[in-house]
Amino acid sequence: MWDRLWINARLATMTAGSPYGAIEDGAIASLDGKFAWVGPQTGLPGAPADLAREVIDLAGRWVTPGLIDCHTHLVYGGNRAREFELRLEGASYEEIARAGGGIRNTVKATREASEAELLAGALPRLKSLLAEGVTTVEIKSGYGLNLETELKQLRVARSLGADLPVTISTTFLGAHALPPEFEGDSDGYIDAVCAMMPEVAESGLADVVDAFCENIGFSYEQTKRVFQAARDNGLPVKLHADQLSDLEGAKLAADFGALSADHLEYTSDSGARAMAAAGTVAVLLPGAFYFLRETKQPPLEAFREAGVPVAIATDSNPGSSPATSLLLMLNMACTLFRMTPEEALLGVTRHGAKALGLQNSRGTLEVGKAADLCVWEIESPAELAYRIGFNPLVTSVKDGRDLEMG
Ligand code: DI6
Ligand code: FE
Repeated sequence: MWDRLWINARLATMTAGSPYGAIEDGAIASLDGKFAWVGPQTGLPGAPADLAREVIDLAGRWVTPGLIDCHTHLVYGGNRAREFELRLEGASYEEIARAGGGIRNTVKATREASEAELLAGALPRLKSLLAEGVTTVEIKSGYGLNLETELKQLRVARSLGADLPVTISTTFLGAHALPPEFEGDSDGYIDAVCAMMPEVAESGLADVVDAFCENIGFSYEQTKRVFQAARDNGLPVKLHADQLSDLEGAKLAADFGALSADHLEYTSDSGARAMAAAGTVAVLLPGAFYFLRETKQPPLEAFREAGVPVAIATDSNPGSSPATSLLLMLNMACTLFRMTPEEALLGVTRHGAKALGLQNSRGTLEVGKAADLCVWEIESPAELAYRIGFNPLVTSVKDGRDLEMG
């Protein structure tokens, strides 16, 4: 006997095969928070009422996997609306960063904030994502830049997952920017980040380690040292790579078998091939591309040719992508990067899961995976990417249970 059975569903399973892995006239069942049966309704082994304790008739509505936002900086203090104004008066993102603003502004506000204040700030942002069907969110630290504050951010990220029905994957981004106390000594700060690694690993608060490899961030060699320390402490890696310049971040990520390399506007074709060989996911962030008015396109065609799985995420952060709508990112991935709606949806389901190392447990509608799903009032899955600022979510289900946010 299953717990729940959804019938008269159109399933976008997002498995390989037909577009969207679609099954028209489908049914899907859950037991103990996992999918127990997925297929055409005619294949059900009996009458629905005999098969499950609860039967839900979806009257032909579409079902997708629960959405996955695999790159966010959701926990931070303050905001950077003032810098938005400065940029509109002509200052560039890089100029503001070099003048000591940018990430450092958020670091100051994050250090000053209590854990309760950080939590209260992040909750509405997370709820905004969940209201559009997101069931898994990655959250990075990186606005503390000292052990105490980095762990504070990671604790808040973890506790969000206890407060709301959502899977949180946490990432230690100590190598995000140079803190003021290390001005002029970026190698010294990288030493400090490497020295934090054993305690970060020991705390169990970080699932993955990330770094900002960029001319306004850290060099190839410095990033490599961070990755080596992560490896020595048994933590997988991912990388902010090639966003504003090509420092061969994609190749470095691939060399370390990274789960993902993210941004990638300046990645070369050889970088794309290295990622394919390593199984590293390309995470594209159209919100940051849009908000910073970038013009250099990520090499989508090279990713397609090399067979690199491409994910899409909000990059939700106060400086370069103050976005809390993953559906809007689907639209932007299509309009700005020329992805297809199917590729975009794969980017927030199957490929988003892989970017977090969760490909065996989430990201598709398949037996054995966690019962995370969304029910949508749409005529076709392409509508999820087509609309702008409209939310057709009817219900989302997390580990078999209907989402209730209170
Ligand atoms: N790239 C980004 O898009 C964010 N961090 C990064 O390394 C931006 C962070 C910020 O401006 O606060
Ligand atoms: Fe980011």
